[in-house]
Amino acid sequence: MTAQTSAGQWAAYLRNATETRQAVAPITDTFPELSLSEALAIQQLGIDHRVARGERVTGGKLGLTSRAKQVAMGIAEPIIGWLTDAMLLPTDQPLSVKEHIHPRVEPEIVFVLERDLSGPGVSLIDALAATSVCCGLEVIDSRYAEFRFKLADVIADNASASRYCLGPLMRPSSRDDLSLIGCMLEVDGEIVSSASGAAVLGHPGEAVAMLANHLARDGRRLEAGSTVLSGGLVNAVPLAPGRHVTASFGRLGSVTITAVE
Ligand code: OOG
Ligand code: MG
Repeated sequence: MTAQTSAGQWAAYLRNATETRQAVAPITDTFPELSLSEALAIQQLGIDHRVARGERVTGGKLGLTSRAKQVAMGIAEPIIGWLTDAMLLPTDQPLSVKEHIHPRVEPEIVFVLERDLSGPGVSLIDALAATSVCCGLEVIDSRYAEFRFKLADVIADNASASRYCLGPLMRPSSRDDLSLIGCMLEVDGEIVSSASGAAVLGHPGEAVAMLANHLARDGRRLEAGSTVLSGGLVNAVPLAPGRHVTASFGRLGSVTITAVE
């Protein structure tokens, strides 16, 4: 980065936005040359800070894996971020909107590693053999005003990660199950969108393979017990106080988040 800017400074900039619940301008507004490797360094410092204050990394998230999300956010490339235990929203616990900047929620198919998965060369079949699956809702809360960002900005911001909520864990019976499984998103009882699992990378299990292969580049692996969010199947909806958002996934069941002030 330049003499005037450092990854540490930008990590603090984003952390401050989270803590004060005040959106900030994209980093690329002031530093257009921000590279993807610099963005990853900022993201890593954000996670390191969370770990230093006692949080535990619980897995990873893929973002922008469906056409609906890529079109909505104007970025045609999947991204990776990290989850911690502090981000897990227990089932039945309402989401406090005032603890966020401008939270939105999106339905996702979620995988949980039953054993370690090491790349490179992890295939969809390998990914499915190593995982259980559940439905989930991800709450994203970009630290950038109006969710306006470029690819490097959103990577630095840990892919807008904020909270995640999981349905009951299941063992998938065949790969077709997950690409053909239906997803219906309801806000206050009204259906706002629907999709099938194939909306995510053709098969949401590809997200697990992608993450394992990404980790392999640094000699790391996806560890047993890790959670992997495969990405929103449809565009996210804003969470306002009093709103009930339910994602239903056929055989995978359903999960609801209720927003309170
Ligand atoms: C970026 C995060 C995208 C997903 O599932 O596509 C994401 C954003 O939309 O702010 O989590
Ligand atoms: Mg997501």
